[in-house]
Amino acid sequence: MKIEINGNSLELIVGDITMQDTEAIVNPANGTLMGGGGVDGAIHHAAGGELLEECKQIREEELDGNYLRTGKAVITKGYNLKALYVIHTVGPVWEGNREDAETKLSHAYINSLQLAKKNGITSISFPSISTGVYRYPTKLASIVALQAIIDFLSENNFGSVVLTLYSEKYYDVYEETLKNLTPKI
Ligand code: AR6
Repeated sequence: MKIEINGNSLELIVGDITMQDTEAIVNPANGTLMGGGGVDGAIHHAAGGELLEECKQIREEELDGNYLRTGKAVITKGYNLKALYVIHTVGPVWEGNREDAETKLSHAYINSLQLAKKNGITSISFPSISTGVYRYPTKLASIVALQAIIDFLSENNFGSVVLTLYSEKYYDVYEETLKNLTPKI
């Protein structure tokens, strides 16, 4: 499914985020930026060891040795990936505090998009942040994710946003939410 918002495009696809050839892909990382399981592990594996080296440098220099806070985003090169850049963000762990999780998840999308725009990037692929290891219910996450992207695209001249869902099951949830959020399109 693909729609136009304020001259930008928003597309939902089924696919593997590590294979996307948008200028940037988004990594749902953890605050250490040292890699992990799920998409994070797959992105580091596909990008190669230089990605971890750049992440270590960011931790030391940009973050003064601290963890990347939930909802924040940083950018690295993509190395062996098709994408030129990786934007690393940290989604919230689902612990039942819905309001707090919504705010943090929304920030993860918006901060990633703002960082992309600041770097002159015009196409970006997101996975479904927080809905794997971090256990955020997919339906609730899809509402927050799509509303954040729609709000950003409504206010910005950006380009193309792709949500790369790993299976038909996730795709169907996101498609239903997108139809509900954009009844006039
Ligand atoms: N392409 C697209 N989507 C995928 C792929 C893929 N190759 N692989 C899995 N998914 P997760 P999180 C889906 O767990 O919940 C890591 O250890 C998957 O089905 O990767 O934000 C980090 O280091 C799910 O719907 O991210 C953190 O510690 C979604 O992508 C933690 O996991 C996100 O799953 C982050 O957890």
